[in-house]
Amino acid sequence: MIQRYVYGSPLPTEAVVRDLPVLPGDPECLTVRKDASSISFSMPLEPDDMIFGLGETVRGINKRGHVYRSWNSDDIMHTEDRQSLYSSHNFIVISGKKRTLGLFLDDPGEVIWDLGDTSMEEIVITSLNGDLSLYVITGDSPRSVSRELRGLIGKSYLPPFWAFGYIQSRWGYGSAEDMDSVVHEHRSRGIPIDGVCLDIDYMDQYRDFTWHPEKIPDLAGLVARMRRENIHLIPIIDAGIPDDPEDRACKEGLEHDAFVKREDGTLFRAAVWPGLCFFTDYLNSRARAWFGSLYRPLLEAGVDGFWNDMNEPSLFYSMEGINLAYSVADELRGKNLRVDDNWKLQGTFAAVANNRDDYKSFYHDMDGLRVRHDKVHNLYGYGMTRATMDGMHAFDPDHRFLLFSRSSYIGAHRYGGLWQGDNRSWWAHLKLNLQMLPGLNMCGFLFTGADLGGFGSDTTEDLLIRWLELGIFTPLMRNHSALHTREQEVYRFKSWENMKNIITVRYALLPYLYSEYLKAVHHDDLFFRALAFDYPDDEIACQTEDQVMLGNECMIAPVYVQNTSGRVVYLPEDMLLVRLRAYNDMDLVPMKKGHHWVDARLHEALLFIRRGCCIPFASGKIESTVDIPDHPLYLIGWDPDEQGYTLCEDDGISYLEGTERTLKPSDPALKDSVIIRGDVQ
Ligand code: MIG
Repeated sequence: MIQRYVYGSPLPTEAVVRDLPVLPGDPECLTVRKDASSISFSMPLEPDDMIFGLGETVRGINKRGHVYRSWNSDDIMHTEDRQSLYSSHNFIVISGKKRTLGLFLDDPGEVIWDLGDTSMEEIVITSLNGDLSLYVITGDSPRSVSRELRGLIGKSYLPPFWAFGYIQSRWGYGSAEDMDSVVHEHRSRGIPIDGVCLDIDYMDQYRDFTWHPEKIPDLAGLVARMRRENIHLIPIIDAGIPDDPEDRACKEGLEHDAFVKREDGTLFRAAVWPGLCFFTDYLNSRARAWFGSLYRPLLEAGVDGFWNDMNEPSLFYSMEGINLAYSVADELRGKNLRVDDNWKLQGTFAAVANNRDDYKSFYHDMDGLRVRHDKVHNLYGYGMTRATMDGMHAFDPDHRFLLFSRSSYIGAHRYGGLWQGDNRSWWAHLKLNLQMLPGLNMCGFLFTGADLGGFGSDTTEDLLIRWLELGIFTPLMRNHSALHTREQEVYRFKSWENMKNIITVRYALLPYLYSEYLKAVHHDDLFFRALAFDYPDDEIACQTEDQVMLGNECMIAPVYVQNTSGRVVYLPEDMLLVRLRAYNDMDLVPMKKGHHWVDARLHEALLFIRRGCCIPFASGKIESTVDIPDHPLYLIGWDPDEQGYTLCEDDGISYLEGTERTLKPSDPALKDSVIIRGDVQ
């Protein structure tokens, strides 16, 4: 059941797709405190209460014991003290013996989630806007509460099937030669791949919707050549539009009056990659429609996937901010700086990026409603995602496109996916990648993944291979790294064959992964879940922080510690271990409920299938998603019932409804199935 309460005058976010009646008064479960501008909701916590959700945030699967802040931020340090990352997903589920309760704050401004941080026994949620819709969701399990929320916020984004293939990316790829060489290095070795990303260097002077005249002389030709190799090119688009009337997007944007303005009506400018930029008012439907139309030339050249970046929006500096810093520098110039002055100098320059004063200095025209940016800050990336997807659909309403964004808010999950931002080549971030997945799914973001191998810092061979062993399960499977870091395409490493073999496992699993993804989309369900969702009465399962449920039949438990040849895994029920080395090389080990040390050498990935279930694999070696339909399926399972597995399929590209068919273990067509029967010692 969902109950809606309203405080102040909520801003139109379009996070929800259903208009629920507003209840009078306050929810019984919360104590409400109002002061001049903010409002807070508090609630005592029981010792056994767990808290799930909050989407893209640091720390564990159970979010209890930290303070999080909804304020979309371009922050490259995803350490455990961080309160904000690129997105804000204001939904939590509190689950304990006494109750299961969901809270969704539809509030696009800053929200502070003190989840047992100030006091270990209390939650305090503070809205600095004080204007919001609060949805209180009750249900008998965290999964059903999450489903209720999803029914309220609308169906999750469905990418084309090819987007589930392996994608190679790197900041620095900018030319047709780069694309050719990446593709050649994969294809000549038989490393499966479906997409390559173009990062900002493909543009002409970092200008959106341009491409470099020498580096990419013939975009349509390049796209066509790639497509013959079954490769999709995925260019990046940034939020800022350069202040230069020679620039087409700038000129048009000015004509369309599409950019955000300051209080006095002059245009707001801040620097990003191309220097000083204007920022599209994505909260305005006219501006959105215009921005969406800018993708056309790229779409006409055959591009069918994009990633949208810098849309928190990330601001390097504004003129006001940098001038203030210069004046501090001028004042201190030539002085013998004592420590305070030194800090002042350094701090002033450090503070010019993503400065709060800048976010307070411009306004949106929300179709007639003038709103200061900081009040709706967390909607900006959502608006960009929506503009892009609407633009792609205006170009071609019948086909699905790939789109993933860095910044988002609930609602954006209907229009695109997201990647988890600028992580590091740290083992801790491999674990963080895993731990973010269930919370993101709860908030509707099913199409997600992190930069495999790590974005910042130099990766190592063992880290990359372990990370791929998690990445084979995430809907977005992209290897991405930053400029100047160690090159981390798999073919750069001695053990590339082992990595290639792991990637072949992804393709063998795709019929299952895609089918489970479709089910999650169509039934508002979760592709990844905390173990607590499936085994609420099992205290150990509830406290398991490094394993997650995948689809309805499986659990994953990746190795995320260096120099280990396996790990301890907790099985909340009997499960079949599938130790995966390649599409045609795996061990099947039926295992009893309980704790186990499970061997997993560097080139071995771990998957667990629930006893009583079976899942389909595609047979044979596959190098791209287009080949999958040609490969017969077979089942793997332990004591599956005769119902077998229900496979959801569609054509992978249109919006035509899909089909379901039952794959039965007894079906002679699935003759290569490996079904294990009976008890084990
Ligand atoms: O300021 O386009 O998160 O994936 O490679 C850095 C360059 C801008 C940040 C993105 C990252 C991308 C990088 N971008």
